[in-house]
Amino acid sequence: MDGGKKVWVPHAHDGFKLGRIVDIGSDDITIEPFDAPGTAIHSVYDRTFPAEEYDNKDVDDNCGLMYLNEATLLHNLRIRYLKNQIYTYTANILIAVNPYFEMPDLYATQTVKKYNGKSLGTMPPHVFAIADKAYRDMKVTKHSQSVIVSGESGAGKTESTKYILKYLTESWGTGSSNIEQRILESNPLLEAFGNAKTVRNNNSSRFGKFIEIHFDGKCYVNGGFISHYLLEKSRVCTQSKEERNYHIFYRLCAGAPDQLRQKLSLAPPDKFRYLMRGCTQYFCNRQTDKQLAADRKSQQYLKDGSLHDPKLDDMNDFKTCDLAMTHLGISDEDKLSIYTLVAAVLHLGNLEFEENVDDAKGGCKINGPSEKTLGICSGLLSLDKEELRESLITRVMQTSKGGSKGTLIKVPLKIGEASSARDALAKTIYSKLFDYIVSRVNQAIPFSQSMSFIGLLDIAGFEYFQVNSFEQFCINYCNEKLQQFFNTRILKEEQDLYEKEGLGVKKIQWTDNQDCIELIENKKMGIFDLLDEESKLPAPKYDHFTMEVHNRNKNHFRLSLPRKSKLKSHRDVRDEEGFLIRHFAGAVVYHTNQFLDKNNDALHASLHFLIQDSNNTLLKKMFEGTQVSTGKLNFISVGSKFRSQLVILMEKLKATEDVTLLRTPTLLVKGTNFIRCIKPNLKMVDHLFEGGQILSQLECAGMNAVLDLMQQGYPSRTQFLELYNMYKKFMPSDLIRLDPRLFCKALFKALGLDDNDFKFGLTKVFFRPGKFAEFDQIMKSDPENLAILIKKVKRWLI
Ligand code: AD9
Ligand code: MG
Repeated sequence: MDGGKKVWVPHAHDGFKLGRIVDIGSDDITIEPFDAPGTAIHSVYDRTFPAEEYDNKDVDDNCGLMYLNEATLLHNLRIRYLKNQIYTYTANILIAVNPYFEMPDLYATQTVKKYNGKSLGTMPPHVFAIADKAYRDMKVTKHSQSVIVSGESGAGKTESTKYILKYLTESWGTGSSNIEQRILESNPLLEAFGNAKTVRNNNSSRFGKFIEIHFDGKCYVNGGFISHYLLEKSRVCTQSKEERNYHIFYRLCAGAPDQLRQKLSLAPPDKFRYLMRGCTQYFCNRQTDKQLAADRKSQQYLKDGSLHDPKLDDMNDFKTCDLAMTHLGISDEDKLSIYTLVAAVLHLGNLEFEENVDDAKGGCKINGPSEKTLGICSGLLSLDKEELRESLITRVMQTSKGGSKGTLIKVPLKIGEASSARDALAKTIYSKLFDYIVSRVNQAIPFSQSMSFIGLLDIAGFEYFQVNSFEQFCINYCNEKLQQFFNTRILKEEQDLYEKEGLGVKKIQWTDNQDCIELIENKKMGIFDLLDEESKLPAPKYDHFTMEVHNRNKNHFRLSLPRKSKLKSHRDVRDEEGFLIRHFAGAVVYHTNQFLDKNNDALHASLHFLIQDSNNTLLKKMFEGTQVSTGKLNFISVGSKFRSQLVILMEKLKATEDVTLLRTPTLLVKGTNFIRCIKPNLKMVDHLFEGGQILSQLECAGMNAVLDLMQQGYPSRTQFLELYNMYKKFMPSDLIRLDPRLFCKALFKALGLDDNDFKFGLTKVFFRPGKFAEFDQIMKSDPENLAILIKKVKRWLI
């Protein structure tokens, strides 16, 4: 870091600012930013990074930068984004910045063709290039491949996944079956039921998915299989301010033909409580009928865009979704059953309870205006009206006498309890319906005799909000697992490359996050197990659970109390607090007050039995084989279900040599590709690059870990030919005649470069961090030096 040198220093909004060093102190460096001459910024040494020589020159692969660091990486993305080049590599990792505008040429069929069979790096970076690499690797190795797409909400994961699907099906569909068409049609259907408008994304996927595209012996697409994870159930009953429920609800209300509308007693969305919770904050606060009626009258919610989004065409989208079902072989009868359950959920939400003054035990009853709704619900669910009523306002419990099971008794529920039971029923029906939709999609894209598959994982990236609850805990746990996998894979690929090029360098070390994973998943002491244990206690309490987490994991590096808590007894844990976990991407405070509820999604037994007895064939089928939770001891928690799913997913992703280790019959995945999606700004608009928040996304995407890894190895690498072309203009003609590798060897010898700073591979020369820049500087230094150098090169050759 010399005085006068151009450097990047941290800047809250832009991420980094460019300036020139004006003073070098013992603790920090002072720079004068280029965009504010005469001012000074102080920066600590380890956050000050050398800048590239040319401010506007970009590279396809960040590894081609002279200085590879957080700042130059961010800047390279910025200049490319401003030129509408949204894709950039860092070695084999593709960084995709969401353009927020349509780029039809970029994804046209012509472009698909251009990428067919081309090695990574021979064409401009593209999601198609990754798809093609996965395909070629699959074809050569005869082993399955995967692509992990990650990023925060709205970063473009689902769109990227769809482009890969398009690429694979267009390139290697047989054309003779309609299987490719069906694979593509699965998207609008899954999105109708699993996506919703949120403040972060108008079409946010509220579930994770792993799509397998299966190929036959000749490497043509012959089917697919979709696994899904963690559908956000709470959205069925409540939504945050200015967010919507799942698209299908509005689409059905807007697009159902008259006959269907009458059959299902449909009404405009503002007549359904479950669709109005995200309208405005005052709607959430006004739960009484009178207040709701007043708000309905003012129709403010229609104006704020939550119920009716001018950007979404619910009526037309209904048709698209309905057509997708037809294409997927879902009959009119089955469609009716599906719509019936969607409508039933909506009507359930309108059921209200009031105190039952006749009941000495403080129970409740369904209020007068909801009587009609109860009739509609029981009709749609094919249940006996009175039995449904009874199951909603009471619960059956078994008394126990001296250790043996006693008689069954009915316990009346209070208004709040009955409302929770109603919501639990609606959520369970909806999530089972979603499972059913996925199973129908899978039925429509069956594969026989799969040789191997390409798996695409579209799952939420690391999340940290102002309030983080169980959902964030689960998704961040999943991201810890994926990050560990990412590190090992990237590390392995880097080392494989060194080996392939014959560099003979020592093994690279990296920080493992296994301790964080163990904190969460360890037997007995781990957070998931402690949560399940708490649920089994006679009186489970979230603050007791929180205290147990801290007590059982004292002095764990990854865990601490949130700053405000001073824990003396469990009463000291404040309502809004829980624990802080130091994740690979940063520390997150989790509020534990809803962990217990969210971890247990079992219906109470009487409702469950009632549903199993329904005359609605679909409903009955959906609940077939599900275990009724008759007690606390046998419940399967949401956390444990998710953990088992993750075990299967990780087994699929890991390149396990030993097939017998796999618990599920699956094909081996040998290679994994990574796409890191980046959201350029929070406004969701085109051509706006907010460096500060992009930088934190890069960190969450594990890019800092990649840079650390690279720093230990040889991050800058260039083909001999490229070096040759770059410098030949400085050389006399007799040197130009040399072949590129010899030319480079001669040059390096002549320059007397330190052997530790670079390595010659078979096709490329690799540089230690920052050393390529030094070399480049020598090459471009004054002509006199160069003349001496050339003489030296010649002498060396003789
Ligand atoms: V979430 O976690 O499901 O909330 P995603 O999946 O990461 O999120 P999505 O793919 O849905 O984000 O992208 C959000 C929006 O960005 C899309 O609806 C498009 O309007 C926009 N987008 C994303 N990628 C592209 C693209 N390659 N070209 C054009 C894009 N627009
Ligand atoms: Mg998505």
